[in-house]
Amino acid sequence: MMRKPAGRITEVFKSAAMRERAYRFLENVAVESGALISAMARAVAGRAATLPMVYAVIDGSSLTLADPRGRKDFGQVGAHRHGARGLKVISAYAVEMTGVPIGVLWQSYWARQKRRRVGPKGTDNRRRAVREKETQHWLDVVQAAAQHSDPTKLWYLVDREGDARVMLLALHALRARFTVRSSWNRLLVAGKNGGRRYLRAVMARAAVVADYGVEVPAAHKRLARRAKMRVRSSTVQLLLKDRWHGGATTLELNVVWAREAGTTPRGEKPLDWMLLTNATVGTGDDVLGVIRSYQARWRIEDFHKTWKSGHCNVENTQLHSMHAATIFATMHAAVAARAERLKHLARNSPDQPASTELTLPERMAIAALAHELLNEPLAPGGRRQTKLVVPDPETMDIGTAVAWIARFGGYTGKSSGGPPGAIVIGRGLQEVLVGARVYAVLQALQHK
Ligand SMILES: [Mn+2]
Repeated sequence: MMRKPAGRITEVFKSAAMRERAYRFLENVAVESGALISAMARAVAGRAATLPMVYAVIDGSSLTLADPRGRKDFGQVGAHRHGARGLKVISAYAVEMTGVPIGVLWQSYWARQKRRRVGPKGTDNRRRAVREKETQHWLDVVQAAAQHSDPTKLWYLVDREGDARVMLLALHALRARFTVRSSWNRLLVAGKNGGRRYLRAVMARAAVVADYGVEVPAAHKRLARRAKMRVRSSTVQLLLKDRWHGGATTLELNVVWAREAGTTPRGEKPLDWMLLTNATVGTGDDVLGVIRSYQARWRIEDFHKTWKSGHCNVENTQLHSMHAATIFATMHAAVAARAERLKHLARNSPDQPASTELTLPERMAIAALAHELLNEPLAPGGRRQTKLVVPDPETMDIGTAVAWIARFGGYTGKSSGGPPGAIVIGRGLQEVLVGARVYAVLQALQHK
């Protein structure tokens, strides 16, 4: 799958025998997705262990999968009226503090069941036990990520979907660091006069501790601009009421509130991040560190794209069961993460030796393919790129290696607009992996 990632088994495997074996593996109920994910998590945690701290981005997504007759054991995804089917998934994605992804720390998949009404019509969702709700999957992923690594070295990043009472309490109990974007104007512990106090009102009176600028690209109903952000920070006591069991817990957290000031175009809402965190916020640098952490959360959106539709195209699978689709998607998650890691390493730390990411046969293949490309016959009147040289497999750095991989994938340089992306890197990597395999087989034959 690493050599030829694709949504369909027939694209991944060339021979009938290989396909048959792939189907048997994926459909074998003795193959547990948990064991596969655990192996991935251990490899990722091993890599993370050399770093002082890594981000653990938690985010939900869904795989929309083919189920024309509704006979597969998939569930509903997206809005009911669209009728799409597939699987829901929560991932924990490890990212270095420099913004370079490391890999998948955990995944939890489930198929949405038709809602069974327990109580009278209109039973309040907030009153249902946590275990019944999808929140339990978020908690499972948070716990599993912590179990596979040293929690004191993790900094969890969670978007607004994860702003739930049980989630905040679970993160608090872990001894890990966390940033959760607030979704609710939460109730705080009452002030001296006993009046009700809410998060937003209290933060509006907090001290301004920093300013920063952020480039906002144009998007649907959004004008491009350099937004000026004003940052306030404070410590608050949340009053978390348990509507299921009754009672309430208080939780002391720091809050960093970044809000656009004076640069919002007419008709748009100002950028607004209300971040709940247990990181220290004593200095302006601390506060900007919390904002930077949340900016790194975006990496998981790129990963989702590469995994679901881009390089790996998992959503194209025609597999018949949740079990097989889960195994297939889990394995592809590792493939997508590798392409994303190479992409960001080449941008962030191009001077790092390539040997930490690519095996010797892979580096030999890069050199051989580079040699071939540099000696291609020229078109009449064409000019050779004289600046390029065949890289040394022993000493090449990751920036050079990825630039070559992208060229093999059809990247034509900066004229195409921006550095190489995961699709072109993934395509080039396929060539390299075939070359590496040939090299390894030849080596083995020589030793015989
Ligand atoms: Mn989300």
